[in-house]
Amino acid sequence: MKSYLETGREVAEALASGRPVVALESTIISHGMPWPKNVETALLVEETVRANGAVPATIAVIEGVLKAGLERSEIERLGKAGLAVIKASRRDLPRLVAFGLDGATTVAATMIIAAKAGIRVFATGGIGGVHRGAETSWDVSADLEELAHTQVAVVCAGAKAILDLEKTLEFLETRGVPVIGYGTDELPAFYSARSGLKLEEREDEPEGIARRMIATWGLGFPSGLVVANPVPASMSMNPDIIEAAIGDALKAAQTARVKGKEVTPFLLAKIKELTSGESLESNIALVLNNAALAARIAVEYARLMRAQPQSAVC
Ligand code: PSU
Ligand code: MN
Repeated sequence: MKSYLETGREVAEALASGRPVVALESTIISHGMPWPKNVETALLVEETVRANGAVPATIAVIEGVLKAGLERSEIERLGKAGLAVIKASRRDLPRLVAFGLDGATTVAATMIIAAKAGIRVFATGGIGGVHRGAETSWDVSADLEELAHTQVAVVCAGAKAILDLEKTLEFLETRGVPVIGYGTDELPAFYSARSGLKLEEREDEPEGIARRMIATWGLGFPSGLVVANPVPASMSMNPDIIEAAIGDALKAAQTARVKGKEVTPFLLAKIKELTSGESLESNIALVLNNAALAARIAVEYARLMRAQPQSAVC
């Protein structure tokens, strides 16, 4: 029987011997950045993970197989096809498997495949969240539900202000998902380091994050964790410029009556158009920054798990 999940050889070997692995998503490749920057960035992100001591596992669905660890040719295939690739969140995975289709995985779907493969740390740019106007649209990303019941630590630069960041934090609190600021007391707002929204937890070292992961899962809790890592100061954008672009993008989405899973890619593309190159450079810098931190967390997590393989379960 053909297996639904295929783990790349290097990734499988690392996992089998307890060495650090970092999962990476693929919606950011096909839907988040233009070709060829998307492929260049995806490869640079993998290199950054390696340079920081972990094995990268870029995740996607290729011809109906859930893959943890893509070949370079597969990354290029997703990057070139761009928006033509199906954006795959949780509910899309069975369709891709049933019909042998390709899919670029969102944070939610990447978490699912990472967890099935045994990968506990995942780096991305920004997570999905509660959209502005959700009180009437009910648009809440499946990423948040996934964080509530899938045991993966997601390293991100917070969430883009296309979302309602305050409601996003409330949702995560309700669902029992820890949100830990890395070297910050505030939720970062993707392109800019600060949102003004206070976080309850802060860690300044990767080891502290690894300890938090082990304690969460040692207690038998089903959730993931959000590690919120601010964009490096030199690449943090002026929030007023971003806010103006977001306002225009939201109006354009309303006029075009964009709905469902098209909303996020539509807004991201509009903002890119409105802010030209600067936002893309900041986006690339923050993804690399997250990849480096995720690798360092994976290294500490692997070290602690080797030292104490059976964490206390109560
Ligand atoms: N936010 C970004 N860049 C992205 C995404 C979100 O700044 O590329 C992508 C991620 O893959 C995320 C998905 O999981 O969009 C969320 O989509 P939705 O809001 O439809 O759940
Ligand atoms: Mn949505």
